[in-house]
Amino acid sequence: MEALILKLHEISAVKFGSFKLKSGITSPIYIDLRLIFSYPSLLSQISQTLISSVSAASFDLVCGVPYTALPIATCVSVANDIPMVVCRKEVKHYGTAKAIEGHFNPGQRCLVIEDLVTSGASVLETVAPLRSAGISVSDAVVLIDREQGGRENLEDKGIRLHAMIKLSEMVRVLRENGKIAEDMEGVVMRFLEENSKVAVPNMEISRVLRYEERAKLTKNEMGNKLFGLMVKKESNLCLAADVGTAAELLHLADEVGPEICLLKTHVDILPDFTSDFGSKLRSIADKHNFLIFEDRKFADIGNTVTMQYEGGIFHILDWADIVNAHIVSGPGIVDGLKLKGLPRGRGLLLLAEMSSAGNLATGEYTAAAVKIAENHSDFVIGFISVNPASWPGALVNPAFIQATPGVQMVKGGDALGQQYNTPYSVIHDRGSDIIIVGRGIIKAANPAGAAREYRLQGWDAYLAKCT
Ligand code: 5BU
Repeated sequence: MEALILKLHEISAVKFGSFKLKSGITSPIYIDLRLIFSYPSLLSQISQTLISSVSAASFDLVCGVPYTALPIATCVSVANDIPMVVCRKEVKHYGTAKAIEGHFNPGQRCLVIEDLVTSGASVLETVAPLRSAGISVSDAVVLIDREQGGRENLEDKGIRLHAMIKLSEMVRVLRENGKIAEDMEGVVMRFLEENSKVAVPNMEISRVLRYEERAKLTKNEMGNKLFGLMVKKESNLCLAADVGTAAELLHLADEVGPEICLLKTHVDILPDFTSDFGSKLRSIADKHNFLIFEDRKFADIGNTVTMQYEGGIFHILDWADIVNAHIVSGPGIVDGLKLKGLPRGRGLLLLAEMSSAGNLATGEYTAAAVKIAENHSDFVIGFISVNPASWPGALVNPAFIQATPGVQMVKGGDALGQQYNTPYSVIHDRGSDIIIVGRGIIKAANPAGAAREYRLQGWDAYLAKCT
């Protein structure tokens, strides 16, 4: 092990100084194991060492935590003839949209392979889809354990961590071999003492917190109200009421009202809109205790959206509890909408992702939406999203509500790019809170019956997630 530590130091995979880690803490030591890709014999040696710490015969599959551990897992797979699966960091929104690549069968035992563990969050992010697919995971091997709570956090989730090198051993070996001064060893040891328990970030918490608890975290009145009525009605169903006329919409709202927490409108598709539409819909909403969400998707500069929100023919501000906005124009759009909406107790959803094929709301765009929401959490109540479970843990704040369109009983799509997932997949696997269903309900022979079925499936998926 000493030779391995010295080799890692020689290739500059171990650095001393001041480094900001993924968890936000500043560390005097940084380990970059991506460099091992350039040293095939070292990569092979590491893979052999890792698998020798467990009984290879006990595993049917291996799975590396992306990205650094993927080549390590590949070497383990090839050398030991154990099939490999790969868990995507982000589930793609096209093609087969699989979370796990490769053949597997439920009940198979998988060894998780990681290069470095701090809190264990990355290992848990890989374990979650494996376990959802019925694969059994009880062991993870890691080259370096930073000794900052990862072992305990993983143990809590039923995963034994087998670590080849502990950070404290590593600095001792480097000091004994004259690679670092005694002072530096002291600095690292003190750092380890002060940071021995790095918590697994929000992601895990938001998976288990119930809506009641999350209601207390939101800073916006409307967000609080929404969580509250979801609990009261046992409904996480939003009806997308995309029907031909206002008259039909009002009729549908009354029929489906008992099943839903939200009714989503596109007011600009109604040819018979009149100025009393808002008050009529409001009285139905009050009767059945649901909120009104106008899916206006504001996208302009702050000054313009204040006028679009308040004025024109529709006077959206007067009757919509919740509206939504793109962030393509920057945070000024939220300032503009907030100026009008906050004094009236309204809430805003930001479009962090979209359901349609080939949409551009991904990666950095999604992260930017989250940042803007965090900076305006008095007004922003959450996101339109598709797969918040695939977001990096730090982006997921349980105070925010996740609402997902593109939901039908059967996975599929329409001829114009819409893509559908099932209620269970959206709520349980993709980490959302609210299913938004349009044609799945309005085109059904019995919309109220269909809405009831969607509500029950959405709610069961939520309960399954909580337990
Ligand atoms: P559907 O009939 O269930 O496909 O209707 C979906 C609704 O959600 C429809 O009103 C869309 O305008 C809306 N929607 C969506 O489908 N995808 C998105 O990314 C956003 C909204 Br944002």
